Amino acid sequence: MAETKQRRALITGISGQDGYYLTRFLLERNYEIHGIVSCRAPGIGEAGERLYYADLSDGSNLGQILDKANPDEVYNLAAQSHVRLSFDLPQYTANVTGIGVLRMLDAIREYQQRAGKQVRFYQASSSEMFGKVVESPQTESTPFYPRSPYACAKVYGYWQTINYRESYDMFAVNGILFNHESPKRGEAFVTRKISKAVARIKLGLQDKLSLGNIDAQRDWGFAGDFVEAMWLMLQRDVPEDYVVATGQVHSVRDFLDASFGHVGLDWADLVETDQNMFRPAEVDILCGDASKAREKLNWQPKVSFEELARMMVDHDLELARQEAGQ
Ligand code: F7E
Repeated sequence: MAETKQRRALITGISGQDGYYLTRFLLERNYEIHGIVSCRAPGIGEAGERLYYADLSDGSNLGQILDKANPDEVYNLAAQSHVRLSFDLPQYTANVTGIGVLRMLDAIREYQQRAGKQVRFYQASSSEMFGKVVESPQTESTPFYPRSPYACAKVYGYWQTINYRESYDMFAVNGILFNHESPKRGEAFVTRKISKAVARIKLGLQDKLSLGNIDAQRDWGFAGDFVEAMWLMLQRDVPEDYVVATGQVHSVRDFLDASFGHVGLDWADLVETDQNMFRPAEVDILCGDASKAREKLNWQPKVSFEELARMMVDHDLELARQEAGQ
């Protein structure tokens, strides 16, 4: 029987939440994993992935990394991804989250010529591009109305991905992913901020939780489900863009109910709102229609909103117990 060649994937932003889940998903499919990290020394990661030091704000070594990694697939997950912070660091965000995509696409185009092979490129596009939504639910054909420097940068990266696909015949796709969370979510994002606080309040390590706009509504899914859709997009014959979402909308209040409720606490007296945490322009509500992903990729989410909240709180309870020395 002919042996199938082991495929190689290069993941930017591999140290983030999606990098964690995607690495494990691809390892199960026998990929060799190479990852780009921006804040620690290169070497071997905990799952055996090979790591390189680079930053999408500086394209100088991307070509060398591509030569070493020799990838069949590149997943561009790196970004300054915090929406609130992008108002404080708009130029940095435009550089990394926007022009960083262009740097990667250019490096891949040149690498393809050097190596004489085609690379499949995934761009982590975002539901934030829909911003002040012009229709609901949002599909692949819904016009964008970005409401933050982050979202503007993502729109730029989205169009460059399409531009390189159409100009240079590259296999480059956008996954337009709605919010996706997990126990690996960064602590500055609202779901993880809440699950961590629930656990610490429950164990007496914290008294209160300060939040911004708790009326905001999002379509929240589980990151472990969403990385599968990224991979499926790159396995198709034709490169196309896809919305990835659950189609279910919940408010921050709903997440408070589910997560505080899970440990038997009422959040009403424990949560306060802080005007400093409101954004200069807010995205009030997002709801995705993932019909195309369902039909063409045969993809669907598995973890429900309530399961997600419980999973995150249970994980943070374990961390809080360690912190409390229990
Ligand atoms: O905010 C509100 C906040 O920061 C969700 C990123 O991964 O998903 C994420 O962007 C909502 C917003 O996520 C707090 O105003 C209230 O309306 O968890 P978040 P995000 O801004 O939706 C998209 C798809 C991305 O692409 C982004 O990279 O919650 N909110 N109080 C708060 N948000 C935060 N962070 N902290 C609060 O205290």
